[in-house]
Amino acid sequence: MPADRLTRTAPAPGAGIVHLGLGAFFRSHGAIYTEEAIAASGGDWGITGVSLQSTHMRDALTPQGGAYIALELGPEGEVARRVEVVRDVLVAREDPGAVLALMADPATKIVSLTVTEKGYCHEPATGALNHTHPDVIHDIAAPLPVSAPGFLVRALQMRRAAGLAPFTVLTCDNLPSNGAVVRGVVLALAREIDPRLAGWIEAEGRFPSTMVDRIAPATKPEDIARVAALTGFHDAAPVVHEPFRQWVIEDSFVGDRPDWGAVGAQMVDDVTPYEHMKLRMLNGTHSPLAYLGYLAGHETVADCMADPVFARFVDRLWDAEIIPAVEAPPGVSLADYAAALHKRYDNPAIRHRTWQIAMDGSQKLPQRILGTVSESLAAGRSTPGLILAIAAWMRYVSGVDLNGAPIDVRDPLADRMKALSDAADTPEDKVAALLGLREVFPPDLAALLGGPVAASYALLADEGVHKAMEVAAR
Ligand code: CS2
Repeated sequence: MPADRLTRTAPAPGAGIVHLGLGAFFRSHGAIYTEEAIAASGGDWGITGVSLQSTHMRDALTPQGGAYIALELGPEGEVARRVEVVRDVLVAREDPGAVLALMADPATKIVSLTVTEKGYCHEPATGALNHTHPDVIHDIAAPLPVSAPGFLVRALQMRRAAGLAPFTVLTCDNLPSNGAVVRGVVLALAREIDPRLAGWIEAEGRFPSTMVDRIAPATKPEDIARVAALTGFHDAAPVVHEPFRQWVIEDSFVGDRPDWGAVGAQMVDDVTPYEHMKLRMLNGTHSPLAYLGYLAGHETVADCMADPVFARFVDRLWDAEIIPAVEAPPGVSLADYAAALHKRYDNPAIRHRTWQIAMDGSQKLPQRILGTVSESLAAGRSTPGLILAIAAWMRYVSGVDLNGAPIDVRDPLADRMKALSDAADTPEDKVAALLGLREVFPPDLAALLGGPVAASYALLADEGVHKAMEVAAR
């Protein structure tokens, strides 16, 4: 018997939030916190999701009235819940005017975003708007935008013209000082369009920083089957996630906000120490596991952790290389945080593919790995494990694995990186060519990395991943 199609059980909450980038992460994290906050303290905080490009989420969720199932996968079992906080899903590419109208509607108080690192159209090494980005060039010239910063600026322009207050811009992407980054790109773009608009946004706008955390791998076809077997419903777009969640939010909003603090989010004055800890300790080990794990033939993070060489390597990364470069947030033990991460990575029920985490490395490396490496070098500490991770990333983006098989590299710089790598012959030259990517490596850091990264790159090719990891962990 085919399962019944999932539907809503109650009317959607009143509108309050527009979310750009309605992917698995936000549906497993911010959406659930928001639904719980409405249940705890009320408020019209229903979410309209916007996909910038793809029609998939709209096509999947519209027949379900926005409802979906979130499946929590713990080591001890699974718990399914129905989430009904999403009112509607729009596709910006199809009707950008409708998205702008909604963002400019007086009912919209918050525009939140999970558009991934590359969605901010910034330069990863500096955080500044990339004025040569084709979407930025488009959005300066045309009133109907294509980029996330473009939608924010044009909708704020409409609100200003209508005499409304701005909405709060709530970024939920894994960038350091993410609020400052999105504020910076919005102001830079607004200045190109109308300096008075930029002045108004600067004075009236709010861009709280956030630290977001929950491991939520992309939904796979087998997840849909699993949800159907478990709940009796066919959900075309369920999400799967781990039990753990954390959300730290800078409490700086234009007006009202959902009562997230009542349901476990930490509302704080300064998110920076939490963001640093999470980006450097979680994402800063996820990426090394992704590149080294992929090259070693491990499909998922849990598969990596089941390999003793990998488990030792990641523990050593925390103890010897990363924790010394992280300042603990108030009341947090970094050793305990690392131990908890180790357990989360072990969770065999979460099939988080190394290939998925490996995506967009050019946008991720600076804040995850390079900050730790450059600060450590300045303090006279060596970071052989992170150097090896950089070498593994360089091998990965060459597009050919250690057995000569092609790799499906997804990255906005993929073609350029492959061309740079292909044009060089020796490990030294390949490494030097990639270190020349100014979007990724600041020049002073690049000057220090050539020798050590080239040695690790050669070791990976000559001796394989495990041997190279053992050498780096000595
Ligand atoms: C991962 C993150 O895909 C990736 O790059 O490192 O999505 C990670 O799972 C989340 O940040 C966990 O909160």
